[in-house]
Amino acid sequence: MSLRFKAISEADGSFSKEKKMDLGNGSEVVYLPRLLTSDESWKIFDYLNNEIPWTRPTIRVFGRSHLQPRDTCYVASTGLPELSYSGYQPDAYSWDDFPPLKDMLEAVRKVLPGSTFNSLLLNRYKGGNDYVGWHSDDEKLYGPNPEIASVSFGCEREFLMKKKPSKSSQERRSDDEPVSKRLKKSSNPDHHSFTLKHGSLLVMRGYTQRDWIHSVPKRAKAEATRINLTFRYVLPMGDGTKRFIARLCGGRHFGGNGENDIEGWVEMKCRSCIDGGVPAAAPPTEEPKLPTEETK
Ligand SMILES: O=C(O)CCC(=O)C(=O)O
Repeated sequence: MSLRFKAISEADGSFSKEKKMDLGNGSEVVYLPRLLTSDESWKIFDYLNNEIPWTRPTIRVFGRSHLQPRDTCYVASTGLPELSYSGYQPDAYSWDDFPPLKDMLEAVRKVLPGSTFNSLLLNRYKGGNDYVGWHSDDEKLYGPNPEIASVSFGCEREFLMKKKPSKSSQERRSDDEPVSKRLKKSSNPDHHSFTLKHGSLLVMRGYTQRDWIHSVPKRAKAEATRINLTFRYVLPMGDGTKRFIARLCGGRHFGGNGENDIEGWVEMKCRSCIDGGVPAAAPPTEEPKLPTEETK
């Protein structure tokens, strides 16, 4: 089965409803209420609900085992480091197993040009008792500032964001207040709430995972099923720091052996970046030299 999406474009005015929120310190959230039309979204909802091999794994939280309070499935490109969270390591399905997910990936990429995603975590909330607790997607395999594109289908649910407590005593005091009280403050810049609509897209980027946590809390009135897709980029080397170093120069520095392939830079640790980001130089035109002691 393949679903052809009429990806919402700037031309039809949908982008005017885009809500961009600067959370400060390099964190940003973008909300687009209509990535796909309602009909398209129901088609993909039905496909996902019926065809995805959903599982409800046992996870460990604070040293205790319990059933994850929602169904899940994981899809990723081949050769990536394995995802692991709360003591659970999902097997990755291939994109080829679910062609409509490739169409979805394409639809997301169309509205986020320049973004790259190579993995997808799917969640299914079968009613208001299913939820995801406060967390951030700050696993090392996503690197220091991952972009996460989250598409929602079916029952509308609330998505809450809360700034991570700061180490300063001033901010700790305000975080000791009960959550219910704090959420009532409409203008609290450290809390945000989005109602994630059928067919909507929410993007978290920059340092959002480092500085903020998010949740989809239980809601007694949310009786119907909701399915959520979160597209992510897993660093192929499995080491965010090394990849980040390579990204500083985009592979344009000279390594010790003169290679300028980005994977090579990660392996060889581009000396210029490690030593403080010497301005990028043009690639060598002559034959590369063999590595010296300094660059090994
Ligand atoms: O269902 C959602 O909207 C959020 C899912 C989520 O937070 C996650 O998969 O990490």
